Amino acid sequence: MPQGRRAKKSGPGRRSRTLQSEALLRFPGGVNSPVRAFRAVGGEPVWIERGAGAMLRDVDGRRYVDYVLSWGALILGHADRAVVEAVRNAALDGLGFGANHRLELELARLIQKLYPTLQRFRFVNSGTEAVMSAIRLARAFTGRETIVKFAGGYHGHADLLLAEAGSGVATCGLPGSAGVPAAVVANTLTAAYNDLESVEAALDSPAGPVAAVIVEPVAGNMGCIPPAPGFLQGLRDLTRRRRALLIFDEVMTGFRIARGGAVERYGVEPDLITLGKIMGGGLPAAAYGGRADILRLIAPQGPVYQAGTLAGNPVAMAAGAATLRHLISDRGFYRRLESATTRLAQGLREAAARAGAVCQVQSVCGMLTVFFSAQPVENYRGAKTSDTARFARFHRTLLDQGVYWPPSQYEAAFLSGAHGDAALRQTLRAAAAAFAAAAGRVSARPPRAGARP
Ligand code: HOZ
Repeated sequence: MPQGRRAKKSGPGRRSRTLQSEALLRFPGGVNSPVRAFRAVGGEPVWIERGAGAMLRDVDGRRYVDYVLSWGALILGHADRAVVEAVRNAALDGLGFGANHRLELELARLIQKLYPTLQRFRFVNSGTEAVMSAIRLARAFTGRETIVKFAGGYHGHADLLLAEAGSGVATCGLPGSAGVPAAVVANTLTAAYNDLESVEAALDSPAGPVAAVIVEPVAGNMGCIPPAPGFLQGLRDLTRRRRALLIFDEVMTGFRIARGGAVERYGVEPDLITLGKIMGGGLPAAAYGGRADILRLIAPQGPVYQAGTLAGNPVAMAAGAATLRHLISDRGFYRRLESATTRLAQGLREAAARAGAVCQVQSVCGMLTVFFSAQPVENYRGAKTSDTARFARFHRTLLDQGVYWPPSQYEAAFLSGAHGDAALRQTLRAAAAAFAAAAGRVSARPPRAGARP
């Protein structure tokens, strides 16, 4: 990316502010997805011009190390050459057909190589669609209606899952969503993440036999919360005993916490899986699938209807395939990602301790959250003990110092293969000032103007 100035002024620049004023007149809250409004961190958003590798540049020429990475989709960093080239080549052959195309099979082969559990699956366009379809399928397969999700878990914005949801719902401080009929969420029970007793209670609730338990195997939408040892296996055992299906929502963790996501990392096999983000290489693509005997019910083979004009779009398939090809051929990729994550987490802990900021830095390969809490965070109730005023100061200082961190306590930060030494060093320098601000002290050391990360 051509050289720009490292962010050093407080708040967004003039061009960002001008665009935001116009956006406020065109989009609700000035954004096309709520968390982007920066309301939870008390600031105004910057507008992005372009990205390259781990870096972003805003419309005012300020540069940032990016830890949002299109909410985790860009595991290779921004504008990876091979991905962009694959997109260009696919686009030259046509932008979409609404008919079968060989690129659907190309991506499918790569996905199934990494997720052999996906005996059959279908492409859709977003995580929301994938989850909505998986739940419909689970209900049809079991003949049951009740589902169990976790408080603080977020599975997209389909009506039936907007109960005690994390991500933007938690960020906006909403209990659920207006406009969702009570009857639609009446069959949605919530349990506490990392608490098998609460799952057992939900499974045995008089609300009726449960069709499925849906879980983010590593919670990412209430901040990053790893599963306690035995939690995922416990879910597997409990659901099996009740003949309920287990759905892993791996939209965030898929191809991130290991090549084969949580299934590979934790060795627990769910009945159904939802995928998104990384598998689309930064373009809109998602999938749901699992056991062949369950997927048999999907139309036209079976009676469960689900369809989509853009499903299997060749340009998105090409971006996803180029990304997965890289992840498969680069044998050291996950070792490096894991070690960069550990190094960042450790560096943040040390910076916090030096600044006297009480916090918990929680991470799993490629994803990470700083909670301003005194105790390790194990579930949504714990996440809500985090001091969000301190988080807001932490966030604003990072932004001023050239680090683009997710603008919500209830979102995970993501790393990519492009986050090398220089990016991590810049982040840790900025973190010293950010933790000082979080702890209520003045920023210790402003960045050197114009220094390259
Ligand atoms: N709910 C998304 C992340 N968990 C944020 C979506 C966005 O703002 O793009």
